[in-house]
Amino acid sequence: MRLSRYFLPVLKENPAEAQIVSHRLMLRAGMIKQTAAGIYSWLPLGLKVLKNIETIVHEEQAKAGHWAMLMPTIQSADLWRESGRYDDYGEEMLRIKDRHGRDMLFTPTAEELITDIFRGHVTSYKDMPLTMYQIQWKFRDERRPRFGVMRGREFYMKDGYNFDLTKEDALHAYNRHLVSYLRTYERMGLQAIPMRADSGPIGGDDTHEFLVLAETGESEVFYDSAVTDLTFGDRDINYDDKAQCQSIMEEFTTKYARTDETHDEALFAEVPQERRKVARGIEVGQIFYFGTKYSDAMGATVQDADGKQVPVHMGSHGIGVSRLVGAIIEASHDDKGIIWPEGVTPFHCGIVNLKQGDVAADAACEDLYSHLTKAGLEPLYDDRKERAGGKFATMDLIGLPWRLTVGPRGLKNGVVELTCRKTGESEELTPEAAIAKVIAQYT
Ligand code: 5CA
Repeated sequence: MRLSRYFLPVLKENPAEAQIVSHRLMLRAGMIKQTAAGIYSWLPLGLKVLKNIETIVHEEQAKAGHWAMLMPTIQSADLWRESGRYDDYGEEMLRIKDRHGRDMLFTPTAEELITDIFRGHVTSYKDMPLTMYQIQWKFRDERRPRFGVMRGREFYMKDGYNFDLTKEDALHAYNRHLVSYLRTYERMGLQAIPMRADSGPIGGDDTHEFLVLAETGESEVFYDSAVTDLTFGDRDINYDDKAQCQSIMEEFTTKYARTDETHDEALFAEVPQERRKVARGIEVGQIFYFGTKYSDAMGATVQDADGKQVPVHMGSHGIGVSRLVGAIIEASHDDKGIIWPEGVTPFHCGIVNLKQGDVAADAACEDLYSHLTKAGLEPLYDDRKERAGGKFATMDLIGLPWRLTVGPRGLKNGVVELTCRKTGESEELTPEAAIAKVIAQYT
C-alpha cells in the first residue's frame, strides 16, 4: 500500500474524550471513528487489525475441530421467550419491532438460535460431538459504554457452542476451548490468564474468563504470581486426546487466579504471601459449561445408544474480537504510539522515503516495495512529499514492527536503515540483506 493513496486520517492532538491509551491511540492512528456512544466505524487500518485477529481465531478453531458458521444479528424474540431470557436479559438487550409489530432483537449472544438450529437437524447421538461458532457483531446496550472498543455497545465477538451427549464429553469440549484459546491469545502476542469467574446471564457453574493484566482493565483480579510464568509455547496438541486437554487445563487453572466475582479470601491466604497479587485485567474471552440449561428449556434432545431421548449438554465460548484490538494496544505501546505484535500487525513493515522525488531514493523504495510484495508481505510505503520527522512520527504512531528508511545519503554507501519499532534499534544493511531480514521475521 502506498500511503499517498491510503485513507489514514491520523490526529496530531490527543482526543479529549479518550481516557485510556488504547482508545487514544486508535483514534489518533485513524483506526476507528465513533458514530454514537459505544458504536464505531472501523477505518481501513483498524479493519486490517480486526481481520488479522479474526483470521487467527478461525485458524485455531479449525485446528480444534470447530465449524465456522454465521447467524443473523437480528433475531425473533420468540426463541428468547422459550429460554426465558427475553425478560431476564433486561435493559442490555436492544429490542426492535418490525413493520408487522413483531418483537425482534439485536443479538447480544446466540445460545437460543444455535440450539434451535441444532434441534431442527440433529436427532441422534451419532451426529455428536458437534461444535460450531461464528464471528459476528453483537449488541449490548451497556449502561456505561467507554474506553473505545473495550466496552462498546456494538462489538465483534467470536461465539462458539458445543453440543455433547454426556457431561464428560461437554467438559472435554470446555477443555478443548481452553487450550485453543491459550494458543489463540499467544499468537496475538498476549498473555491471557484463565481465571475462575461468574457466569452472569449465560448461566452454569463452570466458567473461566481469560484476562490480560493491564492497569486500565475493568476487572479486579487476584492471583498467584506463578500463573504468569506459564506459557503455552509450541506444543503439539491432539484435540481428540481428552487426557492431554485435561492436563493442560489443570496446568493453567490449578493455581489461584480469580476475578473479584468469585474471589475467596480464605483460599487466597493459602498462596505464599510474596506470590499473592491483586491487579486489574481486561477480559478478552470467557468459556462456559452450562449443562442442559438451554436444551431442557428448548427441547433439544437426541436419541442415545439405548434409544432413549436425552437432553444434550452444552457450553458456549466467547472471544472479544474487537475488544482484543484495544487490549493488544494496552499491552503493547510506548509514548510514541502502538507497537503491533507481528501476528496482528496491519502491515508487515513500513518504508520511509526521506527524499521523495529523488530519482535514486524513489527507485530504491520501489524496489524494496516490489521485492517484499512478491515475497507475500504487505509493506506500507510512505511516498508522500512530507518532512522526514512527520513520516517517522506517523510510522511510530501506527506501530508497524519494522521500518525501512531510504535516503540519498545511505544509498550512496549502498545501504538502507532497518529499525525495530519495539527496541528502537537500527542497523544499516544493503537493501537485499534488509529485505531478507524482514522476510525472516514472518516465516
Ligand atoms: N455466549 C457467551 C460465550 S459465546 C458470551 O456471550 N460470553 S461473554 O458475555 O463473556 O462475551 C464474550 C466476550 O465478548 C467477553 O469475554 C468480552 O471479551 C467480549 N465482550 C463482552 N461485552 C463486550 C462489550 N460491551 N464490548 C466489547 N467486548 C465485549
